[in-house]
Amino acid sequence: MNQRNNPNQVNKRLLTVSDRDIFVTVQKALLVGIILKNETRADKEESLKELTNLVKTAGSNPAIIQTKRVDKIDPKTFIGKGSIIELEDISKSNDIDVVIFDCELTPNQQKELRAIFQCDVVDRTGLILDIFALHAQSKEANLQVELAMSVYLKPRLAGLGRTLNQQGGGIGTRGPGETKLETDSRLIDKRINGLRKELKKIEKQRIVQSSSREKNNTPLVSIVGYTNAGKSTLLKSLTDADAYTADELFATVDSLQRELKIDNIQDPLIISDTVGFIQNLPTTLIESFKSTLLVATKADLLIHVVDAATAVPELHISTVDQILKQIETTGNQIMVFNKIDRIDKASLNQLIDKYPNAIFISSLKKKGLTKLIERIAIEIYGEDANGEFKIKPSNLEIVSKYGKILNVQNESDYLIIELNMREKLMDSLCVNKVMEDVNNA
Ligand SMILES: Nc1nc2c(ncn2[C@@H]2O[C@H](COP(=O)(O)OP(=O)(O)O)[C@@H](O)[C@H]2O)c(=O)[nH]1
Ligand SMILES: [Mg+2]
Repeated sequence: MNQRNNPNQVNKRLLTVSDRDIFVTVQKALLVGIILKNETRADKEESLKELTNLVKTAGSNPAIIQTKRVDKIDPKTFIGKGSIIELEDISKSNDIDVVIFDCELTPNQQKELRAIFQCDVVDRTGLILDIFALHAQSKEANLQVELAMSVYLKPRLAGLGRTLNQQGGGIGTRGPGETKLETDSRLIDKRINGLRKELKKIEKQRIVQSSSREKNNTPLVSIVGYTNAGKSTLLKSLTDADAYTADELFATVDSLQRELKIDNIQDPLIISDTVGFIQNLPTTLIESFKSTLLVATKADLLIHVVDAATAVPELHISTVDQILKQIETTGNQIMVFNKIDRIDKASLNQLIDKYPNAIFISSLKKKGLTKLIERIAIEIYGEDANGEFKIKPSNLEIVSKYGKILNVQNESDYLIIELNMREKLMDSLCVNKVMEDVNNA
């Protein structure tokens, strides 16, 4: 029986599509992995596994998985005739609601395939956008998702309109939050422009916020990494933040900032969590998420969290590095392997050999966090050191904000103090003439 008609399969999630709220059933999905010329099946296995998780996260049932070799992309249908006939047969005899391709389809290919399969056809980009729409919480994230979706939808409206207006409720048809996506091709450009303007305003506010942070010299540390690596869990463990964590892809599509206190330094630094990355992250999403991603772009230090338990850490690392380059981050990077509680000793040692400068932690079990905090402190403020300085008595208060005063000796009109302080802070206080290094004088 088609699951759409099976009351036991009703998914209780309420969605807003078109102009009425409806309950949707779990869509039964046929997943199509694609192996292009020069690619091997092994290359694509991870991507297909990821696609399966994405489909589950979107609330659909990845019922059947097929892999097709495509030596030459058919401009009309992407895959060749033989494969189409085969997939059409599988789709019909299994009451498939949606066929999901692990690649990017052109609007025309999507339209053509919809006509052939007589059900929804979604590509990887549409699927990722859909999950972002489900998870967007803040006003900013909602606007960003709506912009990305509108840009994606615009050239596709001709082939989609009917499904959107009359059926609705499946992957690729819902907007973020309560938003009704603009599906009138005459109005969509106006909406896109409006969204861009609103986002520009938010971006400006963010830049103002970050320049006041810079003026106060408050360092910004940004947690970045592949989706599901454990970024939000790490923020939570480091700061007791109330971050939302879930074993889902793209559970976080906003950014969250918290304070992190370093021993002996009075003012905390700011640490932020943000949206994760994935292979083939739609460029329209990266462009739309500019204001959210500013926390990474502007960060003094990036904590690159990697899931130690994934089979393909290198692939995740290079994907993240590529996107960081794209958004033009400039901060130094600390590589952090998370979830070490999920791997055995031998695998851990292999990673340590391969990444000797990385830090190995379990955010969930709170292991290795002290080491990580110390590394953050070193990167931002330098190594801990002791020194002897000459200061005016009136500067004692300032100095004690940045380190620990071990001993004070009164001279006629100045003090000689013995200090324990981070080296970069010592240097900066000397440069600013707050204190003077006795041994270098
Ligand atoms: N076993 C284990 N699971 C973890 C650890 N850190 C995070 N997780 C789990 O991994 C999943 C994704 O975590 P989350 O913080 O939401 O990842 P994010 O997408 O990077 O923010 C959740 O189910 C977490 O409970 C860890 O150190 N060990
Ligand atoms: Mg998260």
